[in-house]
Amino acid sequence: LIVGICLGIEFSGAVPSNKDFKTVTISKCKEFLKNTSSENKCEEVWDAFSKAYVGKDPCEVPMEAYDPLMQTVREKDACNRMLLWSKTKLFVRQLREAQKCLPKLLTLEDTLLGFVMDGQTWCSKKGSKETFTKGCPKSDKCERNPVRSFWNRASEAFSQAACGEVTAMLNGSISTPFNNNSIFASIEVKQLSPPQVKALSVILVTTGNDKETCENDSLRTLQNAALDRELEYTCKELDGSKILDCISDPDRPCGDCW
Ligand code: AVW
Repeated sequence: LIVGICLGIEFSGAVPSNKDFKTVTISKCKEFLKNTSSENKCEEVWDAFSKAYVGKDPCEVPMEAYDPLMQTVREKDACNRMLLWSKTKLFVRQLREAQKCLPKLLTLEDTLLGFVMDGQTWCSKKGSKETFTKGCPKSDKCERNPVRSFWNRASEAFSQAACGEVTAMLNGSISTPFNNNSIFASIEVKQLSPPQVKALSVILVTTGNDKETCENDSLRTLQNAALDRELEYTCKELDGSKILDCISDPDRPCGDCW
């Protein structure tokens, strides 16, 4: 292990990015599965993952390319504690990092694939065996890129495992908290339906002075979409800055903050 670490550091500039990326991906996978019966599954996960995009044009990777990967990783159902988010990734991360008073909510980043791929970029080229982590197309250039398609597919699988009441943290400091182009609107909400899912509870998080309310037009659209799907719908506004101040204050008990 020590030799490996030394080599990794010494040659980090020279090692092709596919080796680095594979190493990082497999080690994060092993970290996540440590002390579980699936500990040895990470090579299999890597094979299924890399087959989705290696050798392909980075603008021609549809979300279905990750179907075999989803078969190798079965997520447990998350009843009454699933947390979806849209344009609130940083806030959700800060909440999780604070580790205090956290309602026991599960995000995509708490699942194996979400944890492993969070923050990573990857793509390949037609006919290549390599993975690149730089110069990959962004979604404004092409929608069907390996990263975007991965998050689409992983989010679809994640929301399919929802049950009971699902919470969504949306951004109340932008004019369209529920945006049709988001993964939340275009993929996740469409997976939520009875009898498995009963209710959608929106938390509208505001930071700073721009504050939308639950009466926002796009949230009305979401409410109607939820009611059409026969889901109960609630929405509540939350001052994000206050919450973060409160949970970072060691003198204030949990109950004060939520
Ligand atoms: P967004 P969305 N790491 O804020 O509703 C890196 O516009 O579209 O909200 N990139 C990610 C991650 C992640 N962990 N997750 C999503 N992305 C990408 C997944 C994705 O391409 C969670 F379950 C997305 O379009 C949320 O409920 C873009 O970041 C939901 O999807 C910006 O997301 C958030 O997607």
